[in-house]
Amino acid sequence: MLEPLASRGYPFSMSPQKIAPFFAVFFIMLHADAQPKGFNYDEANVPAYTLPAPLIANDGSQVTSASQWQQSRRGEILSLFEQSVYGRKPGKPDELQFTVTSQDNNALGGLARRKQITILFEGGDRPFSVNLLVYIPTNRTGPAPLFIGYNFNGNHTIQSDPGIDLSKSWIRRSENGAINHRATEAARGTSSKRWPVETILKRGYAIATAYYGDVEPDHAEGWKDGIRAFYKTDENGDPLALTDWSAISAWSWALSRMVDYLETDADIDSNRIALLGHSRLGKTALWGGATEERFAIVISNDSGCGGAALSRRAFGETVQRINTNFPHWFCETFSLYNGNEGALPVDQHELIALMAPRPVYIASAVEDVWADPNGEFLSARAAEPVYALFGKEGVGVTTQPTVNTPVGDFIGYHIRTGKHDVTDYDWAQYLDFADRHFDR
Ligand code: GTR
Repeated sequence: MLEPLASRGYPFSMSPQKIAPFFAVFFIMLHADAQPKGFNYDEANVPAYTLPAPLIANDGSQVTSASQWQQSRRGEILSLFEQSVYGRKPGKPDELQFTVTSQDNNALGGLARRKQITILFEGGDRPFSVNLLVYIPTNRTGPAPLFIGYNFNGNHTIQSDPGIDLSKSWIRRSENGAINHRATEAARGTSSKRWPVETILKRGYAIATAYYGDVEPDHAEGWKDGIRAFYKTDENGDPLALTDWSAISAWSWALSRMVDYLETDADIDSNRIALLGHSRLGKTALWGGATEERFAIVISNDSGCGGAALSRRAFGETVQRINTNFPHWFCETFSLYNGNEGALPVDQHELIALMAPRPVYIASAVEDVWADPNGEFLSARAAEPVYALFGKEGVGVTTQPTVNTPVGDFIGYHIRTGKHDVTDYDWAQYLDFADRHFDR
């Protein structure tokens, strides 16, 4: 039996002043956890590498025009990412049902119309649904442009608005008001710092979000309760085994189904949809934006390894580490490149290039070294030749800009102070970027 903690000399009898150093150590440990040991955080130790050239076709010929890119090279790179990183996806289901389950025209003190929509997919073994939450600004003329992004812990966490349905799905983290992986009332609004809904609405944008765990719970066995257990063929009707796709491709596939809905909603300007995601959901946003051209702007917030950061740098999180810790995120083939990033037929600058000529924004944070901020910048920069084919300027600078100094035209980039998070500063840049590209 375990001894009581106090009898082992645990400092319960200490004064708060004496306890403070123990908390300090605890916080340092937490912080250290964000930068696991045994990985490279030193620019001097980045291995020598050569990036695959986005403008050299598989047959070795040079791609010199936007039409060549659109007609053949883009598809080649997309297939290479499907085969080696994210896997394939099903097509658009024939049976897709949208049900507006609630509507409040006077939400958030009259600032917005709030709608909740159930997107029901049929055509698999059983019905399957995802719940979309949308706020539309009241003060607008005509359909509103929109930001859309997945949330980490349920729609009810983005605002304390009691009208938002509590998620019934499995919640990954049993914290912030979730108990035993289920949402409770205490969870309402716990992620609101990352979702400045009122600011977004006051700038004239609608905002839509869904809980990514509705699509596939984020753990190695999550596919059993997600759409990967549901669809068995890809968009061409070819068999799609579990390991032929991935949680990231499942999550990004469902983003397209949300666009299918948004195209039917007269309150939304579906030609002006900006997709964003943070961290693993930033990886999802990039793959979602690459595979779905109806997203007019794509934004990656601190997406790191398997997102915006160049894999070949092996700086911070590596391909081996991500495949080991999160075996369900990528397709099976990606693990062939564990410790062997140089053999990858693609690198992540080509993922960014797949957005061209649409505007894309890559954001990093100084303390987020695990995600390799410089690798994210270099990746954004290495996508520039593809934008140049369209006569569009990318980041426009050759070295990582100073902190809190956004750069770029069609490829936006900033590195801000602070840690791995989505902050008001990040949102301020995304809103300005969208205003500029949506001619507002
Ligand atoms: C980390 C993972 C990162 C990033 C992050 C997140 O544990 O190593 O790639 O995705 O999780 O999504 O919060």
